[in-house]
Amino acid sequence: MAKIIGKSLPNIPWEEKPQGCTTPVWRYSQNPIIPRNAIPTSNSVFNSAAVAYKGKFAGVFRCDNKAVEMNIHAGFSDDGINWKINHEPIQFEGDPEITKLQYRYDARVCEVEGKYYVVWCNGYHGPTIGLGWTEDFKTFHQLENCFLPYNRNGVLFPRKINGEYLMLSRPSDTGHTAFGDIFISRSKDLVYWGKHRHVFGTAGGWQSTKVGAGPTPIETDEGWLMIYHGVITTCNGYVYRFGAALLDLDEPWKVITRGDFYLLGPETLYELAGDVPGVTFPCAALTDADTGRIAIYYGCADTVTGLCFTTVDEVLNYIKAHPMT
Ligand code: BMA
Repeated sequence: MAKIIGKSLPNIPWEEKPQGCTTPVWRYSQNPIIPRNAIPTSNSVFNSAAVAYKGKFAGVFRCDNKAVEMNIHAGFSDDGINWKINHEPIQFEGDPEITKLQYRYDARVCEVEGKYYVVWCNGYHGPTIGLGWTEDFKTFHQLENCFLPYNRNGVLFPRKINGEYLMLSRPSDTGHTAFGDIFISRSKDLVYWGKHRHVFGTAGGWQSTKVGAGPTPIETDEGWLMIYHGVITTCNGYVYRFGAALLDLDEPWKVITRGDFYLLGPETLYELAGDVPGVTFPCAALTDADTGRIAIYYGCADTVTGLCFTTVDEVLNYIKAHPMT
């Protein structure tokens, strides 16, 4: 039995594994939880992040508007399932050179030492990694971009390791990047990032075109459980699935185990049909240390937001049973 090192959160969304289910991850029976028109101006609400906040839940949501411009909005929920998303996007305070909006998308949210950090793909002469923080999900402060363009899928670790913040990222290009490996970078101050190390790259099948980090890594007594997306190029374009790897606790660029089989991929109508068919894109996971439960939020077909469930043992047993060799 593996243990999640983290908070007890008995109120995270949860449904038991359905009878007869043979997969390590199962979908919420009422999916999708957030429709494309969740706010009056939205074309789509997907690739979004939720965290536990003051006994309830808060989040940062990717809402593409009806001009199909990408931006991120704060939202709140009592149960992690029914969300009230602010109609206006987040306005960041900070240096106007940095806060000037080009586009913002695919946010992750991570609590480190009482502050909630938001990491997103930020338009600054091309896509790069934007970083900000909030204490109340009302006032948001923006810091310097973490890396030079072009980069996507920045994901912060939930605690410092040996006195340094750690961030996963995926160097990319200006377009729908046809390559991509996951790297890790370190910083003492969240401004200067260095000591860049390669974590892992593409592999066979579902993860053969590119890979990118997903939710905030989950600390366990066996290592960091990292859920990530993988992409294959088919004759109809990209298909996005997600899988898992276990990283060393002190040196997380070292991979202990990586799954050869995906955990979840596009199968349901809302994953297969939408603005970009065939995309399941995880950006957040809520965990309960007492039970090992994990609730994963994922974008479906770049249109709506879904929820699915697993446990730390389900995932670790699965990647150990089907490891990449
Ligand atoms: C990636 C990002 C994601 C999106 C995915 C599939 O490059 O833009 O936001 O979900 O493509 O379209």
